[in-house]
Amino acid sequence: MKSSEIHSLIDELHRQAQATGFCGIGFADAISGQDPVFRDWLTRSHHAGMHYLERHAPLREQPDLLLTGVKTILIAALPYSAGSVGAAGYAAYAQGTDYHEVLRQKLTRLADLIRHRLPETRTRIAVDSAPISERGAALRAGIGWRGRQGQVIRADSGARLLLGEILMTAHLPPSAPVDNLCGTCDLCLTACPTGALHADGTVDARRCLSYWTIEHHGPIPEEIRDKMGSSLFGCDRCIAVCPWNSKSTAPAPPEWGSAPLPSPAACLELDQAGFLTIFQHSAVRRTGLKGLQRNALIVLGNRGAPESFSDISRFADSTLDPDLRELADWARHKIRPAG
Ligand code: B12
Ligand code: SF4
Ligand code: SF4
Repeated sequence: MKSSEIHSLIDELHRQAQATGFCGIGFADAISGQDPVFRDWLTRSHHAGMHYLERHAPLREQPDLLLTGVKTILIAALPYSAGSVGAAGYAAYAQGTDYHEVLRQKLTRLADLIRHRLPETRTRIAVDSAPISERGAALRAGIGWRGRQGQVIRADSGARLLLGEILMTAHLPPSAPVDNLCGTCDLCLTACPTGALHADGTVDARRCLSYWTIEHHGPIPEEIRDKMGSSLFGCDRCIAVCPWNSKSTAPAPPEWGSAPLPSPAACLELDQAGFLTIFQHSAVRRTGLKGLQRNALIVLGNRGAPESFSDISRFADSTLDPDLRELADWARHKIRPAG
């Protein structure tokens, strides 16, 4: 293909990406090679119980194993909104339709365009669904810079961004990285209640509330429970304080609605069918009903509101799960220490 045709395709991809709600796309060469930052992170056990990351490390360092002959990764960034009061406790990114579904649908249109213009090209879409360092690729593709809380940030959309990729066998010229504009700001570092953020921009998942409330199965240590405050699913503290959010001009697509989500007390009333009805197409499904109820008990305990006592007691009497019953006792004790 002639270079003028490649540039016309790139222009068209940018136009379509914007029309579909992405605030930016960029291109990175699909390079193989050891990622020392990631390897060091694993060696320090900062991936906590996410053992799949360790298992998939060789794939992550060799994108050719994900799509034979891959040459380029198109990275797209989708903005999301700050979240609604009717969904307090749920991280903003999880309040609308599951971002995996939303991004995949939008990326499919771009992949169709690529294959239409370059019929020999094979593509593979990934949204947190393949072992790729999405942030590593996004930084190389100039999607944004790495904030001190580890997130990829853009001047036109702040820190509330989600990433998705199209791996392709065609070679498109790589985009240029952008400058880091954090300056002397350290608001995200001070906003983190657990000290999970490291100076090098990596996150120790063993301390991150997002890890404990979403990824971790089983009981949460007391030290972490106290830090959770009202976090029912995920954590936004280091993202919400970023001053670049207020400069955002990128509108969040309509998929990030403001439908009310169940309060912690309402979570205790859910059964499996009710959970799936509400969260079938939501990122919250990942934590499962038991995980959500575990988090709800902790939030209610942390709030300490006397009117929650009877909700928790009713739940404790009805659940057959010994972990949740024990946690209900902990929550009741937080509300009425002598009770
Ligand atoms: C594991 C994981 C987590 C873990 C660990 C978080 C972490 N920061 O590492 C937990 C559960 C804690 C988590 C939390 C969150 N996550 Co998360 N998570 C991931 C996941 C699956 C892998 C991240 C990872 O590998 N981390 C390990 C570190 C070391 O790697 P890295 O930062 O990704 O990559 C660096 C290095 O590998 C290096 N690198 C890469 N390649 C190469 C090559 C060479 C040669 C070299 C030298 C270096 C290098 O540069 C990269 C950038 O620093 C990604 C999806 C994906 N497949 O990438 C989403 C992802 C990072 N998460 C995301 C989100 C939205 C969140 C939360 C905001 C959710 C929430 N509200 O609760 C929080 C934010 C916490 C935070 N401050 O980061 C988004 C981030 C979007 C963005 N704008 O950056 C991602 C990209 C998912 C997505 N598709 O949008 N997450
Ligand atoms: S809060 Fe400040 S230091 Fe943190 S990412 Fe935003 S600009 Fe950078
Ligand atoms: S998500 Fe929460 S716990 Fe994790 S690094 Fe950010 S502020 Fe800290």
